[in-house]
Amino acid sequence: MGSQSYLTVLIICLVAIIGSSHGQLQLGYYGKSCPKAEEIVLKYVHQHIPNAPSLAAALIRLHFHDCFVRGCDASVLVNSTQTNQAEKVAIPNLTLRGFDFIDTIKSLIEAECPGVVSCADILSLSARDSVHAIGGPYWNVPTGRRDGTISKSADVFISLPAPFNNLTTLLTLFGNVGLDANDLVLLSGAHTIGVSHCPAISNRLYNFTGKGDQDPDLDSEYATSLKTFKCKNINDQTTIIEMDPGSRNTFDLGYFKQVVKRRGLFESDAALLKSSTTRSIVAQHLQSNEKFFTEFAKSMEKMGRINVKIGTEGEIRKHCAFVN
Ligand code: HEM
Ligand SMILES: *[C@@H]1O[C@H](CO)[C@@H](O)[C@H](O)[C@H]1NC(C)=O
Ligand SMILES: *[C@@H]1O[C@H](CO)[C@@H](O)[C@H](O)[C@H]1NC(C)=O
Ligand SMILES: *[C@@H]1O[C@H](CO)[C@@H](O)[C@H](O)[C@H]1NC(C)=O
Ligand SMILES: CC(=O)N[C@H]1CO[C@H](CO)[C@@H](O)[C@@H]1O
Repeated sequence: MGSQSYLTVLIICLVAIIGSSHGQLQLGYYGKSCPKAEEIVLKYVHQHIPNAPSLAAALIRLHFHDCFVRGCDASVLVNSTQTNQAEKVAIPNLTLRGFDFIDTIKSLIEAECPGVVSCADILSLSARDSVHAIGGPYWNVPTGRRDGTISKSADVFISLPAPFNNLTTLLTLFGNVGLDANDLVLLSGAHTIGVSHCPAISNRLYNFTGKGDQDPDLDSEYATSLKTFKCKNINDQTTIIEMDPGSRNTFDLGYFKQVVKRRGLFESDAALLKSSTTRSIVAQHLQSNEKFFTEFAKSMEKMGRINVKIGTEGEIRKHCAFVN
């Protein structure tokens, strides 16, 4: 080879190395720097999720909230200070759970290799492992995310979809973070696990257009049953409602079955029937658990990449509730 060819090869190699270490997450990112990190997460999940399966829902929801607001950078985990209202205090966050779970895993990993593994990666891995531990899908979690230093409650209202959003708004908010109609339908499928509280649907039941009416898009028999047994008045703040009744800890097609029966809990669930595109995606996924799992996994991996901080951006937090 002539010296010019050597130079070409060298340049190609350099570009490849720079390209692979910047701008990208990678599977097993901590393989050398903290080889036990992923194992510690998995072990903790296997120790605790079987006794507390409802945490799987809490963790995947935390991951979703994290990714939609300032990217998957653990900004959702930060506590407020005297001078800053963090994401956590925003109204939609009132019902978030699972913070202690993440804080404990973080402390176990810090004991193994201090200052190496980000809270954003720990949240991402914990969500995946706990959903898989309850028999749900498995998806790849490439790592290397870094933690954000900013967490503001006002951001939540701008970026996070709300239960009263219509299809147009949902598609815009998903589009803003690079997700499409397919991702919207599939990821909404996570509502096959977990619970809600009455405030998220009290308008649908009691005061849809401000005239003491009910949402016509909600099956009226189901609405009556919810009003009789669950949300007995418009001010109920505390009663819990399963989104996939009788199957809140089983990741299955129950959510889509509810949606086509017009029994999706939120307006955002009912919205999926409002266009032929989203309606047909729902219909497709009613057919096969296996296909739902495969497609859900792809959308989760995509969600986990939203606006991630990498390389020298952000920081590795010492404690997930506090910016360093
Ligand atoms: C499409 C936009 C979405 C809206 C408007 C929405 C809204 C909501 C609301 C209002 C609740 C109930 C909160 C409460 O009252 O306790 C909830 C719960 C939940 N959401 Fe969503 N969500 C959306 C998308 C997602 C996505 C993308 C995921 C995950 C991939 C997800 C996973 C969950 C889970 C698992 C729960 C139950 C949490 C628990 O049991 O603690 N949601 N969602
Ligand atoms: C963060 O704030 C929550 C209440 O919002 C509190 O329960 C928790 O102990 C705080 N975390 C730390 C580490 O202080
Ligand atoms: C959806 O909601 C937005 C915001 O509330 C509103 O501006 C828009 O007109 C609604 N679109 C449809 C099709 O109802
Ligand atoms: C229903 O909505 C209207 C308009 O927003 C409001 O004025 C009224 O107080 C609400 N009714 C109840 C019972 O909250
Ligand atoms: C988990 C969490 O931090 N929840 C907060 C949600 O916001 C209210 C105030 O709006 C706080 O009191 C909660 O602590």
